[in-house]
Amino acid sequence: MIPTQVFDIYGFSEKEISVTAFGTGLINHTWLVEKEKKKYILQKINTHVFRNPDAIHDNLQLIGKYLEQNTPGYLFVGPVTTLTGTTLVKTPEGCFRLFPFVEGSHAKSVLQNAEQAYEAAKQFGRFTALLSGFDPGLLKETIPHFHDITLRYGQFETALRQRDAERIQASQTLIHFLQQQKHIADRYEEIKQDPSFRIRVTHHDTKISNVLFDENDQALCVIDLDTVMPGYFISDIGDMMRTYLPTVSEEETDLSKIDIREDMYAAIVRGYLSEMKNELTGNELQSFFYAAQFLVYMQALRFITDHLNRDIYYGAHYPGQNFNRAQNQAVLLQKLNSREQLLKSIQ
Ligand code: GN1
Ligand code: MG
Repeated sequence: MIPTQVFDIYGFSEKEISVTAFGTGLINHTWLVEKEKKKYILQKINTHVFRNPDAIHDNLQLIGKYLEQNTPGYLFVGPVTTLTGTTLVKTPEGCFRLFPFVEGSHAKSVLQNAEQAYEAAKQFGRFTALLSGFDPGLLKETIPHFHDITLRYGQFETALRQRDAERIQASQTLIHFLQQQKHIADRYEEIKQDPSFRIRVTHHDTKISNVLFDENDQALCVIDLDTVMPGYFISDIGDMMRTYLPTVSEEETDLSKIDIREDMYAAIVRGYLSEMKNELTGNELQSFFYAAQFLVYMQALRFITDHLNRDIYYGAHYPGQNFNRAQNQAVLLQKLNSREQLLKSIQ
């Protein structure tokens, strides 16, 4: 699965390393590589999703250099350079890259308490704040229109017109609910026209497993920087809300278990604002709740669209998995909507 040339180009001989599968991402393949006492993370980039891996390389070079010059103490976990001076190894089997494993750090697959949510939100805020002097226009969109909810709604409508009639029929109630929530996508169009919503360097994948913690549960930095590109802060806040607020994960099929943890909401707001308070405009400061609706709704659209498209993007480990994920996100959206007043009062 991993061609020998990948190890050769980093100067590793296959005899001196051990390789094991690592992590739970839906898109890229990840392995832990151990060479003597040193550890690395190896990843194969999914080039159906990241069609231009060079854009990732270019972005990370620019950001890495900027942070090194302006915030030398910041732990920026960029890819390891090969013996030939690149960070991407292109082979017929796919495109690979290697990261150093930060000694003494760990990532969490499940968020355990509000303190960790605070720490994570602070790190995502810090990342954007440290890059506030960097021109986001210099970055490439590694996935064009990644969080453009208008495009996602359009893809949902296309799937409804063109795809699997049986799956559409069986998903009627959910489809109808999602159509009724279209005002969330319409609000995004207003935001795009509103100069008080600023384009910044944002991460776009702020799940808890993309934060490194030390042994005292203090967060060290953010990782998984492939989707770092120009964007709105609602993407980062929204994906934290989407993944930290619920009592269960997006894979949970017992919908009665889905509930919202208000203490996590407060922790995300506090953590993020501890770094970003002076950066956000008045209108942005009013939009934390919208950020949650925006991301949860977009993820529901993406999952149901993939289900209707017969799972071509996310894949499915069992039939109907993307339908279940979409339903899970729709219930989460209903729960959010029902707590609107309460959550908006937390700031
Ligand atoms: C994908 O691969 P992973 O798990 O880091 C997706 C995110 C979704 C997430 C849902 C490039 O992230 O946008 O929120 O699945 N990443 C891409 O679990 O599509
Ligand atoms: Mg990711």
